[in-house]
Amino acid sequence: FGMCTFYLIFLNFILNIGVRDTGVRRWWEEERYPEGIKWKFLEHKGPVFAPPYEPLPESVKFYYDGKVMKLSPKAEEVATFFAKMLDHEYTTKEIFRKNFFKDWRKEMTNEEKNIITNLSKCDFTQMSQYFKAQSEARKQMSKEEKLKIKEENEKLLKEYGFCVMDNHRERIANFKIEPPGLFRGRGNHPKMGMLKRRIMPEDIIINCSKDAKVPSPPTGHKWKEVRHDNKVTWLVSWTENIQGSIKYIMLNPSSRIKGEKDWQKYETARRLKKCVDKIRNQYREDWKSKEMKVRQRAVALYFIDKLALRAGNEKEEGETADTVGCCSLRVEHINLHPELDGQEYVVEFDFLGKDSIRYYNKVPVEKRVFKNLQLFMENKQPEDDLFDRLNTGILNKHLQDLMEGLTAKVFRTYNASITLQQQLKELTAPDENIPAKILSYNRANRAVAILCNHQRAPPKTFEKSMMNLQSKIDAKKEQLADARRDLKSAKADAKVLKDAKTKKVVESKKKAVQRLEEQLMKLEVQATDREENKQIALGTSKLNYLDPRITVAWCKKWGVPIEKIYNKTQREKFAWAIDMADEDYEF
Ligand SMILES: *[C@@H]1O[C@H](CO)[C@@H](O)[C@H](O)[C@H]1NC(C)=O
Ligand SMILES: *[C@@H]1O[C@H](CO)[C@@H](O)[C@H](O)[C@H]1NC(C)=O
Ligand SMILES: *[C@@H]1O[C@H](CO)[C@@H](O)[C@H](O)[C@H]1NC(C)=O
Ligand SMILES: CC(=O)N[C@H]1CO[C@H](CO)[C@@H](O)[C@@H]1O
Repeated sequence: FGMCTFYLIFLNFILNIGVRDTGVRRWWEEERYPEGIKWKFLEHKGPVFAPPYEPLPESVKFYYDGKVMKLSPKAEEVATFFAKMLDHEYTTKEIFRKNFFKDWRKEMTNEEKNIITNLSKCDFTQMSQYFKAQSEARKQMSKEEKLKIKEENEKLLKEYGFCVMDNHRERIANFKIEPPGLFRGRGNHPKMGMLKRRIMPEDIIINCSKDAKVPSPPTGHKWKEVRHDNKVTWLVSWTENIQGSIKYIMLNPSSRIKGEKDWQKYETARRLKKCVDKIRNQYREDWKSKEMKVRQRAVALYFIDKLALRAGNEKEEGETADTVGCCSLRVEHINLHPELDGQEYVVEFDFLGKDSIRYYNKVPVEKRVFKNLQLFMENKQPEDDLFDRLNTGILNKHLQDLMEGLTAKVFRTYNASITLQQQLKELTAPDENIPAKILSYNRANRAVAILCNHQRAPPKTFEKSMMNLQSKIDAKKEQLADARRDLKSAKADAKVLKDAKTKKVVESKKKAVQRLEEQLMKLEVQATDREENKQIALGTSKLNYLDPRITVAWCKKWGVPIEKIYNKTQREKFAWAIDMADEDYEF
């Protein structure tokens, strides 16, 4: 018996080692570093650059004003970016064309500049057709060719896709640098069409530890700089030329560095849960303040809390499309209705939020908020700031005073997470089956997405995929009708013959009907889900605002496989939560 126990322990030991070696790194069980220190050792291979430009074959012609013209390599490369987008609405937009043409001319030789003076006289059709044929050919590739490409990608991933951070091999999120092209931006971005430059080694800052092997730049090139800063988490950085923002290569969400930050975020939101009542009482008091600044701050805070608005003013003025957040709301963005649709004190919001997504909402507010808004709007023009005594800096400072680590985003995270938890409690029926439970989960998730204004345009493929699903449902219904008919006649036979063989037939026909009923129900649930999901993006809230431990606890409690809710990438990102939370977890 002793020997047996020993073997069991030994076996367990081997299995554990095995799991830990090949599986995920259980960083959440490791000791934390001192505040501010992100790593002790960091070594990586640097970025993978976009492949060099391949000139077009001689047979592909460009025409200017009806005449063939051979472009210099640089001008040709930029022309191909435009040609590749020819079918896109962008290339008809005036700002896009203007920006593109200005940047394109910078790449031309003097001779080309003298000839090409009018974009409308440029004919990119042959180029466009050539790229379409190429992409068609890629689709028609043989299995062997596809496999070869896959293997090359895997090789690249193996070499550049991982770094060594403190004795652990960690996956890098984005080790490939985006190829050059034309900037698109969202909404009516004033910079759309501008040339997004090719990033060169000379643009690149490398960060690694002093005792690591510094990655070598491509032959004939040099890095801009090599740093050894263990207070930052990035491996590689550069400045992109459109908005002048700094880009980084970072670790994958499944890494310790990203996971810890994520975990911290939800812990901060849980701290807010404990003091949110006090904060609410405070701002309600402040609505009566003698100081205008305090009143404005209190009303803005109410919006952030109640509507999950972003703080705003986060971007450089004039640099981007005209989008606003709470602090940068203008008088023209709201309408006050003392009464609307049977409700009192309604504020109608209409503005472009982050990523140019329209925020439209009619919300009844408390009388005091309403009166304050009337006061803030007195004697102002539509384009004046609603909160003229407030900016994001002041508001953020105030939030820090209320609770350490508090930002507008924490309110969003708190509200989204607590709403999910409440909705799941409300919507989950204990006796419904797994597909119905998943529908309930998605409905709870949708409630949160609506709250956070995570809308989307219905996907282009929506109608088609809905039709496909509908025809599957119709086919299933027919099968079911047939099966029911079969069952009926089998039953009739059994009544007459009364022998064991026909009884058996009845049983098997019954099972077939049941099976088809279940399959039909599953398809119908899927259709409901997809229809309800038409204009809502669940991904953003799932990935960024919902404490994954709530979901994990729900899955464990109701026996729903976690794979049904989180796909592989998401499971990797939330490995810490999947391991930590049991079914009793409360946000
Ligand atoms: C550019 O070319 C188009 C098409 O030939 C023409 O209609 C337009 O007037 C030209 N614009 C200028 C500024 O010459
Ligand atoms: C979350 O936001 C909604 C929408 O404004 C609000 O009605 C609700 O009270 C908030 N819930 C919590 C717990 O903060
Ligand atoms: C998982 O879902 C996300 C969207 O939330 C998607 O971007 C990603 O590609 C999916 N991953 C896999 C492996 O299906
Ligand atoms: C040791 C070293 O090179 N430290 C530098 C790391 O990078 C930061 C800026 O991110 C510099 O301030 C340090 O001097």
